[in-house]
Amino acid sequence: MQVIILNSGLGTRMGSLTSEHPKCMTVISATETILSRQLKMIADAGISEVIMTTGAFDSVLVNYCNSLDLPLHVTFVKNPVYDKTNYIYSIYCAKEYLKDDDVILMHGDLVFENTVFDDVLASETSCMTVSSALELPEKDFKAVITDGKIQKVGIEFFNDAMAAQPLYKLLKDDWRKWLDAIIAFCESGDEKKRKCYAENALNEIEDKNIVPLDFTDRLCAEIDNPEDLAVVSARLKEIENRKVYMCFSTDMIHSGHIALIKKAARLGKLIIGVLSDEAVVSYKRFPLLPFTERKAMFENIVGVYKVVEQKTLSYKENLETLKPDIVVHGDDWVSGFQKPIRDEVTSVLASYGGRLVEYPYSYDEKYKELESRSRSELSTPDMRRSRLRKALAMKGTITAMEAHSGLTGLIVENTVVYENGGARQFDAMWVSSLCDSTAKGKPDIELVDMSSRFRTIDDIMEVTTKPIIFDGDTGGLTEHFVYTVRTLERMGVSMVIIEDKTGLKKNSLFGTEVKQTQAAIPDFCEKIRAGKKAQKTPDFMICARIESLILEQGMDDALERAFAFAEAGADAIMIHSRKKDPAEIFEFVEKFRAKDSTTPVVVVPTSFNTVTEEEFKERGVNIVIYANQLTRTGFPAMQNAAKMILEHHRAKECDDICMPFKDIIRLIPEE
Ligand code: SPV
Ligand code: MG
Repeated sequence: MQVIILNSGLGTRMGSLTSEHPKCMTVISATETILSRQLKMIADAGISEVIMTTGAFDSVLVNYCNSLDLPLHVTFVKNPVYDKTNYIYSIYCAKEYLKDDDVILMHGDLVFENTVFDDVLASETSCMTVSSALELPEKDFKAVITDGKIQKVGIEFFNDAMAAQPLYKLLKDDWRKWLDAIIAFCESGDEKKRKCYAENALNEIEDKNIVPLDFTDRLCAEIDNPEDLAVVSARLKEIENRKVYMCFSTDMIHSGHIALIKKAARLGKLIIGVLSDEAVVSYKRFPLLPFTERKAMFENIVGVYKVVEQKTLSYKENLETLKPDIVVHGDDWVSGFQKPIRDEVTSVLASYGGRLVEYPYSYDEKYKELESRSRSELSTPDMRRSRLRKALAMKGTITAMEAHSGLTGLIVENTVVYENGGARQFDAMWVSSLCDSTAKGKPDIELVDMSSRFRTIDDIMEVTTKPIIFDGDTGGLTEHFVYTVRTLERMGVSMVIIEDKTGLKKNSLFGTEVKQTQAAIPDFCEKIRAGKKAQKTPDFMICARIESLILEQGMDDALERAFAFAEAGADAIMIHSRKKDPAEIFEFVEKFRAKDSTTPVVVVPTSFNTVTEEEFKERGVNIVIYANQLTRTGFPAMQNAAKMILEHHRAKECDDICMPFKDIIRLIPEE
């Protein structure tokens, strides 16, 4: 690709402004001349070959171009009769340099926005810039357009015409035809044919293949006189002050991001919204870098004017505060879960006259690899263990879902629900004694030994990254519990919950139907203290579970235990109930919170399942555990399938309730 810039004209209409240098060197902003702006854009686009025709002040022009020190190879061609001919003859003079290549042709007094130039460069066919937003100019170029193609270009056409500017992209064959016509004009011996526009030669070509490229109301204008200069300079100032907004959630910047930022920065002052940690966690994964570091990362990228926090997936708050003229995004949100966010952005923008610019979204393969590396990083014991405390600090209230195998772990890890432009997923996993035992066909009576329970954790850990809360039953003998704590901590488990029972433990949901003994407060406090002393990192949490309400020992007993266990060092208190009515849970939380506002409270709403997470949060609950729903839904489905096959003597009938194999395979990622 070559660029031809026509700079042989005298520019006499500029008056004293062109008394010492050619028009293209006219200053248009604090930092640019017409030419420096053009050349910088050309260099930024990665084009290096420029042919520049010159005339008056040619040595001034050459020195100026060299002083710009841009990575360009500029060939200067002087039109020796610049004062007696028009640019058709300048092109003719340069013909030997105009290689067999696609070209960008522009007049040297043309000022245009970056995006107009981008569109011209991206055009797959030959094109000329026109505007559907401008009125037909009296004296300047107009293009006659029929059947979507440019038929004629000149100042004399008004029918079927659009305002046009001499900025072209010409594919090799189309350019060759035009150049041949120019050569024929200039060699015809007719003086007039050296003084006319090059477009007069273009108009004679029958089978032109140039399409109009509509720059609408964007800046693309020639400067012919001081009035034009004032208008263009004002527009440039406006463009420079335009606010552009983009939002990022990433903690790994790759070349695709940089290219997008570079593009967006060319539209004005680029403000980047960095998504808060909480917002990232809600729809993606735990960020490897916290918000402050991600913010600093963007602040140090060239072209970024300012970085702000975006607290939610919704742009609304930031758009209403910042009122950016333009929002930039990849076109990937036109459909899919981000569509409601996009719809909201377009309506907020419409409310104050902002606009949305979307660039084709390209998923970088490199990113896939980085993403999988970051996932494995997140699954390392140290990273995983600490994330429960972090999630609690970040969100206040978190959710955990039961997992009892690698497969159920993957379901907890990957299930996402999109609503109102946001996304919801579980924060952690609960390795339940009930479900772990049930999966092994055993009763929930601490029969499945710790080695087997650790094996389950290991299976889950191998394929997931979310923090794990382990159901430690009674914790066993204090002498054994300290070893369990160390093992769990080493594995990367974030929290163990032990219940204040002693002797043969049975599942709490049996309540008083079976004989169960609650541990004495001092004994259980001792177990907590021993566990806390045994752990090696500050991340690991020991939660004390109170069975007083299950065993009908009363609210006072539950509260006495809660305060004693917290005093003994418990990092959290779990209060359990098997009543459908949440009243006793609410009463406990209220009374506990009246004296202790910080120790996290955990609930397992299997029975009192009408309460929403939002209400729990409002009442001061910090962890909501869905303790057994995957087991309880999976098990009947399996039973049903088994029955169906027996009833029908074949498997066809149960196909409808089976997950297709391709979906199962998709659920399990390959490394
Ligand atoms: C479990 O899931 O194993 C529990 C909770 O301990 S509950 O079954 O409600 O007792
Ligand atoms: Mg249990």
